[in-house]
Amino acid sequence: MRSKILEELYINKGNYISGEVLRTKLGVSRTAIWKHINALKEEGYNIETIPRKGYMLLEMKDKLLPKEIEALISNNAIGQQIVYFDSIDSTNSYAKKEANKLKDGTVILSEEQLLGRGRRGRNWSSPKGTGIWMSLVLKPNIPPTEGVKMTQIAAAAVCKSIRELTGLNALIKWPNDIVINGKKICGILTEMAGELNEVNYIIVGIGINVNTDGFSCELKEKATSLFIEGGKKIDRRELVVNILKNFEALYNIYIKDLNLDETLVIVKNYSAILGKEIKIIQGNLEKKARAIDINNEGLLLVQMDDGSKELISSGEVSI
Ligand code: BT5
Repeated sequence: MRSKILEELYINKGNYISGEVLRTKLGVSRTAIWKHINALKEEGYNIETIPRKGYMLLEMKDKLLPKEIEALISNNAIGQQIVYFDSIDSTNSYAKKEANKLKDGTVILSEEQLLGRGRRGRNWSSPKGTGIWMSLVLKPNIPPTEGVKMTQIAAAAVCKSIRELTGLNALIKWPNDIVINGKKICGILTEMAGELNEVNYIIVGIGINVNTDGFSCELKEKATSLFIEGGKKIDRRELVVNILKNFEALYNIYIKDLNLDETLVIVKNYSAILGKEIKIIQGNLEKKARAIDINNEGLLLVQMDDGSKELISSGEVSI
């Protein structure tokens, strides 16, 4: 009933619809309508209530509400179902917990994360209303070994979208960071579950600092936001939709015949590290190398000081 009421408010966006009209159309009591409206307000919808006039839905540019995103997503399969939270521990944790019940292509969004996660148990700072904290639930029919490529597809999609929407020089720091002017603007956390030959689900977690206007002392040196870099506030809904569309396009090409070429063009073109001297950190080991290529599997090819070459499949890279 709540979503039906919301539907009616959207049809009449900018105009009042009376409780009486809603009652007759939807066949529920006015008290029930009043209760649902209050619940919608609590979810974050900006609804004006005036006695004898009724209810009016107002513009909510600063929220990532599902209806607002659905209106822009058209026929993109990823993002047809959106689960939205005002606050949650972590969108990835939620997606993992509920994965079996969630449809392929479901997107989880939250205005804030209280326990946002990075890789290897690290924290991801996710303050309220300033960023995009989202997880994509994917159930492709691919072998589990292919799962790692999702990070490259997500990085390519985010980098392309940021460039398209802001014109900023976003670059990909293999494997899972997007940076601008050497500082991290986005991190990606891909998690999966599967059997020996089959993927049950893949969760692609994407965190982007969008309208953040400052960071803690600890992050100031290494983190930045689109607002800090471009000096303009960005409509987060537009960015979410653009990313989901770019992601789907690259993902579909890949899923068709497990060919990563299209993604690799972006990943290599906008690489922050190719051709550069880098440090690879794997556990307690740190080695210097030159990043020379990203291969068809999305792995990083490096050349050591002694001329030998090595393929890197995970770990930290610093410039
Ligand atoms: C990542 O890990 O970069 C993956 C981040 C994934 C976040 C998304 S948000 C939606 C979804 N739900 C989740 O719970 N997570 C995903 P890693 O490469 O390990 O980088 C983590 C490091 O980045 C931290 O140790 C900090 O140094 C730094 N960091 C933390 N928060 C940051 C932020 N908001 N911006 C830039 N750097 C940050």
